[in-house]
Amino acid sequence: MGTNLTLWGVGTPRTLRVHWALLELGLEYESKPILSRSGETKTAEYTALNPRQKIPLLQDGAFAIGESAAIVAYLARKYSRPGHSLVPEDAEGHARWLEWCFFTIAELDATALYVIRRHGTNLGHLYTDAPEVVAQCGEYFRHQLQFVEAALADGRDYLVGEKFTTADILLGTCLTWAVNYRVGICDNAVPYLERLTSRDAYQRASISNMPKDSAKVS
Ligand SMILES: N[C@@H](CCC(=O)N[C@@H](CS)C(=O)NCC(=O)O)C(=O)O
Repeated sequence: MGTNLTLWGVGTPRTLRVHWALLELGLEYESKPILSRSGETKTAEYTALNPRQKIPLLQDGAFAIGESAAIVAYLARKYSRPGHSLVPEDAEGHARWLEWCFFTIAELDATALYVIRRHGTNLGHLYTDAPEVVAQCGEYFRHQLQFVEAALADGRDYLVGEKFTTADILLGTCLTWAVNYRVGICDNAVPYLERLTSRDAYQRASISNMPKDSAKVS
């Protein structure tokens, strides 16, 4: 398929989501491997593209979009095709997919993991360390995972409709993020996560998402 896709950003769970979705959909794209907290999100060129000065950002021709969950939803909507769809079409499946996407971003990513990232992982010089807040966020995260534990208890392979969707990309990246931070994940998420991370597109995305110069990672 002739596309003109450029993805800005590597090195974070949020950027991984977009590399993963692009590779699941078999899309070719140019990677601009800029990093967070490197100054690269603050250049005049990048700020003109994304005034929020955040990664990831996707350019699709003249169209540009930020927010990892919105980007993968856009890719799913525009580039899914029979046999390679990342979003449910039917009304109830679509609503359930939205429920998982909002839950994962609001309750797991923004409320818990990103707070732990900012206040509990050696970024005290930027955001101040806050061990009590970090402990609370870990507890909150594990409590929220009860929803995941209950859903996966019926033995489903993926979150919605037995088909892999971008909701799995969002949850999968939060689960690996939590494992890396030793926050702990629920029992049923363990085989689910293995299923996700053994996908060919995930493996290739993990490589594409690696910082090109590890000395620059902060
Ligand atoms: N909700 C946004 C969060 C994006 C975000 O906070 N990105 C961080 C890295 S994970 C960033 O670009 N920070 C800017 C910087 O540190 O330079 C998303 O999911 O895309």
